[in-house]
Amino acid sequence: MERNRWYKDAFIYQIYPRSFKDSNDDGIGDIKGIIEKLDYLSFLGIDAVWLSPVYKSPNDDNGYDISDYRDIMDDFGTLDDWKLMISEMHKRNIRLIMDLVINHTSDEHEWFKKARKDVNSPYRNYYFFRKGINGKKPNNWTSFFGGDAWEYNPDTDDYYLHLFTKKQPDLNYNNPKVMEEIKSIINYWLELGVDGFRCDVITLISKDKDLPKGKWNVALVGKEHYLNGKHIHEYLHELYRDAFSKYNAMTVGESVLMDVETAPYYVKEEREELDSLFTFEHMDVDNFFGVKYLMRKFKLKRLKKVLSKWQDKMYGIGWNSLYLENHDQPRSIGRFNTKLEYHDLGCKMLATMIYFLQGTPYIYQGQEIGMTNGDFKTIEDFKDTETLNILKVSRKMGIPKSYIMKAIFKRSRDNARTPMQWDNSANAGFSKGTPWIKINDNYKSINVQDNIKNKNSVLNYYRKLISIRKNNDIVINGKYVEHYKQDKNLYVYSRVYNDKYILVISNFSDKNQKFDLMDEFKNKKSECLLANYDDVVDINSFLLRPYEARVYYFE
Ligand code: TEU
Ligand code: CA
Repeated sequence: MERNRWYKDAFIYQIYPRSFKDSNDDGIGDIKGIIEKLDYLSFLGIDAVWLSPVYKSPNDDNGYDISDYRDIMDDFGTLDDWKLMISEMHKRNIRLIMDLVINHTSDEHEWFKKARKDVNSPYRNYYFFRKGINGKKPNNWTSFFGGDAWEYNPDTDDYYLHLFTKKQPDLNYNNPKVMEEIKSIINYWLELGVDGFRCDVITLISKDKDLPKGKWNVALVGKEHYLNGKHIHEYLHELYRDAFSKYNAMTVGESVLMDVETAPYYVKEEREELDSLFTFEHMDVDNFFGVKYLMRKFKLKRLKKVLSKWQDKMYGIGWNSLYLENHDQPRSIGRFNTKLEYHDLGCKMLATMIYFLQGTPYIYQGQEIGMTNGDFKTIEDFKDTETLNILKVSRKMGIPKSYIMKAIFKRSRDNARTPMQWDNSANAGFSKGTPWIKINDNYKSINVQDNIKNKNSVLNYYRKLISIRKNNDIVINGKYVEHYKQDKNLYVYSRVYNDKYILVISNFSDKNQKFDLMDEFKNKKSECLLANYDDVVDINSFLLRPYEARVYYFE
């Protein structure tokens, strides 16, 4: 079947259901809450939703620990609610992308419960159980959330592998039965009408069956034995052949530590594996060694270099994803040199800068109104398992609490998980009950209702941007060219397709910056498509004001 590559011209909106909209006032967002807000998503103009996990789960990692892949989490509703949700989405021409978390299950999944009790269980080999060595753990691998990657299992006097929390045991794909189970789960959801999957940590699923000792590393000791592992491409091709492609399902693979040389092996269309990737290199420009808690000063030149590299090297080869936020990252406003004093300008500039690149754009809930990092006061305000674990582990390592807390306030995943700010009523209109996590105090000034009313709001800017991008051949297919490469404050790029151009100019500083139009554009007919200041007149030479962004069309 010829693939319909609809995702190349789609804006995708990520919903983190726990914090989106609570319909029954228990303080937790849910599926009926999502249904209530579908008209809002149509108003925004998006084409698809990526829904973070809603499967049955004990919520050690907010749904990224699944105990039943074929049913819905009690907090969120029922399978019937879900069926109503997808049909209401489809009625509005909104596609649904589900989160597919198949690197690990919950320790409360039936498979694991049976496996951990009995060495002869047929499920034993679904996971990695190993004996300790001389009273020590089976190897030196470390977890993504800090600490080592093994948990002792008293029932069978051995250990099991978990790259994330100890309630997320890793599945063993060296056992072909695991693959069969997973394919059947995927097909189950495809039968129910799902349009695609965001594949959680998919590049980690092929692990060396011998689990050899890892080389020393600042983080993720052992990664050379599972990152882009030996059989990963066979596995993905098999999933493509026996599941995704049969339903024309779109896929986006989360790929931690991905580099531009390896990415094509996953996303070249003729390889029939994944359609696109979420990469992290641009998210790591303000840290050291890809470890987000090792904070590093932001420099625009580093960001430009990374974005340009991915634009150039993937052109005609594979498809990028464009994002600045998700449920694992702090909010973008206040990051990348933007300042809260210039809130609206900064939000609009960041959106302009990222969404005219080539790839599928993603908006994370709340980003479209410029929601900010959580205003957490003490450690008790934090709920995220990663945050709490990092605190514990780094305390053990003797790192001063003041340093860790500073890093946590800035970088904790909870920053993006505060409830969606719908209006200025109590609890931001998210819930009438007590929200599961603290709501930001600024909801009285930053909320959807006010953004709808104000024609200059961040939200209305996003709507305009989305409508400009839609069906625009230059944005979809155009070649990327970077200008002003050495400039420390300006990011300037153009896109060209069939002799038509789009030029995007962004000022990443709170100072005026001089801009002179490049000669090649000077005698062309021009039109300003989008700008975050009103009075945009001159194009040949002008001063860009703080956080100013402009998009021009030339022919
Ligand atoms: O995240 C994968 C991942 O590598 C994270 O550790 C990420 O780097 C980190 O959160 C940044 O702080 C995915 C999900 O997006 C995340 O929410 C899950 O916790 C994780 O997988 C385990 O399923
Ligand atoms: Ca609820």
